[in-house]
Order: sequence, then structure tokens, then C-alpha cells
Amino acid sequence: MLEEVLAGLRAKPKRLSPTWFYDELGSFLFDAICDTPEYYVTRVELDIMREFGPDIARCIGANAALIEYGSGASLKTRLLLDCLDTPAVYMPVDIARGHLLDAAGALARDYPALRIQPLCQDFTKLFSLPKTVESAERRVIYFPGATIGNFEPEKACALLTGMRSLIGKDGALLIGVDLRKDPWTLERAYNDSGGVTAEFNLNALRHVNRELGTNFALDSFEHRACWVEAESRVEMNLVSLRKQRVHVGNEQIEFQAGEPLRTECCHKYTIDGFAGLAAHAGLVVQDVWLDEEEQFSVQWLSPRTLQ
Ligand code: AVJ
Repeated sequence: MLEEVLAGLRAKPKRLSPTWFYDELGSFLFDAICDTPEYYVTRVELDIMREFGPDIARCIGANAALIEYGSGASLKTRLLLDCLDTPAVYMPVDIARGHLLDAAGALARDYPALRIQPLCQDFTKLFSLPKTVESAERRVIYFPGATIGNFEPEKACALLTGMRSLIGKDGALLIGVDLRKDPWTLERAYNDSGGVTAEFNLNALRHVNRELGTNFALDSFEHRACWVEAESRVEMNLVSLRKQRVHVGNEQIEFQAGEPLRTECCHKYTIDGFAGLAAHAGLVVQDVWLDEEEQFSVQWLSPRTLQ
């Protein structure tokens, strides 16, 4: 962890991985972001799942193994499970063990007939599947929440390629992709007026301080999120309010006044742009479900087959 953080802080511009947002307080703050009027992402995706759940379930079919990447609280999963025809097994994959097991436990209580097999794992790293999942009629990966947007296009492509090999030729991928829209809506979504996103962003420093014994002063950094057209993404930064030094391991990291530390990139796609990315990963978009205003998309992909 220390080495990874140090590498990011030595880089130019300085970076910190978005995974640092998610300690217990961070997960709570993220849920609070989802309740702000400005953050449309979760609300709109839930609307789509509510409206098209039965259609999506038909695509998935009966007896499928459902593998969810970055499962978190599994709220959208419930909407899906409610529509599914006898799923063979549900495998939530998440790096936060406590959160993963809590969510799995709650699901087990509400879906007593469902076989649940949680896996505590960083989904960006390779992993193998247990027999129950391997032997299901088909494997479907569910990757909701626009999390794919957190990866630079090249990394996103590598991740999709890994998913394709995990599902095999009969499998499929159900993925939530946030769409490009006017900059005002995008910037507002990451700068809510209640300051919840700012708290969430700063919490990454609190988390790093606790885990690595660093001494980031939370009051000398400021949240800034802005739309960067050339990269088609919202960039979240913590801007140093003064010239300062931070102890990290055995090093002193210097920040200039006004220097940004980038904590997250949220790439936004056009429908065609995402189809292009998927094609690079050997996947074909078969179906796209949208909300009325076309803010967000839930997409159904399958491996390209050679005829
Ligand atoms: C959970 C990664 C999809 O990128 O919109 C929300 C995280 N960051 N507000 C996103 C987030 C700031 C969110 N994802």
C-alpha cells in the first residue's frame, strides 16, 4: 500500500487511487452522495433497472451464474435478482471484506433460495472461479455503477478483455456506463451544494493517514472537480491550499500552493464510443437500455464469435 501511494505522490501530476475513498466513513459518504439532488448517476441507473429489469432478466436467462464486480451495498442487484429466473449462484466480488460479507449476509436473509458465494478480491487482478460458478449454464458478469469510468480507456479495455475470458464464449456482460452530457450537469454532480462530495474526497486523506501514518492536514486541501473535455472525463482533485510537506513512509512529499492531487477520473462515454472500446476487447454490444433523458446506459455485451 505504501509503495503504491508513494509512487502516485512521486508522479507528475500527483495521484492517489480512488480505492482510498472507501473505508467505513467513505462508503457511508458515497451512499450520501447518491442521495444528493445533483448526483444523478445512481438514481438514473436504478430507474433503468426498475423499468427494464424484466427485459434484462430475459437476456440473462435461467440458471445463470451472476458475478458482480465491486458489489458494495448490492441495491441494484436486488432489482435484478427480483426479476431473474432461478439464478444458479450469485458471486459478489469486492475488495472491502466487511462490506462484502455484510451485504452477502443481508442478501442471504432476503433470498433464502439463492446460493451466494462472496469473493474478497481486487477485481482488476486475475482470479479463478469456483466450481459452482464454472459449471453453471452460463456466466454473466454484472458491473454496475459506472465504475468502468474510473479506468483510463486502455485499462478499461484490459479489464473488459479479462471479463470476456472469465465469462467464456457463452457468457455475457451487463454493465452500467455513464454518458457524456452537458458540462454543467456533470460538474454539478461532482460539486454538490451540500459539500458531501468534498467530504468524500477529503476522506481519502483521512484514510491514508490512518492506514499509513501520514500527516496530511485535511484543512489545507480543497476539493475541486472539473470537466476536462479533451479527455471526456470529470477529474477530481484535492488542491493544496499552501506550500507544504507531508511525511509518507521515509519520504517528504512537497506540495506547492495550488498544486492538485488527482484522486479520481470519471470517464463519460457516447454510445458509439463505448461500443468502440468494447470492440477492442472482443465484445459486441447487443442491447442498450437508457433513461428518457439518455443520461445513463445499461448495456448488454457478448463475446464476438468468429463465423
Ligand atoms: C462509484 C466510481 C461510479 O465516478 O461517479 C461519486 C464515484 N466520485 N462522486 C463516480 C464518485 C465522486 C463514482 N463511481
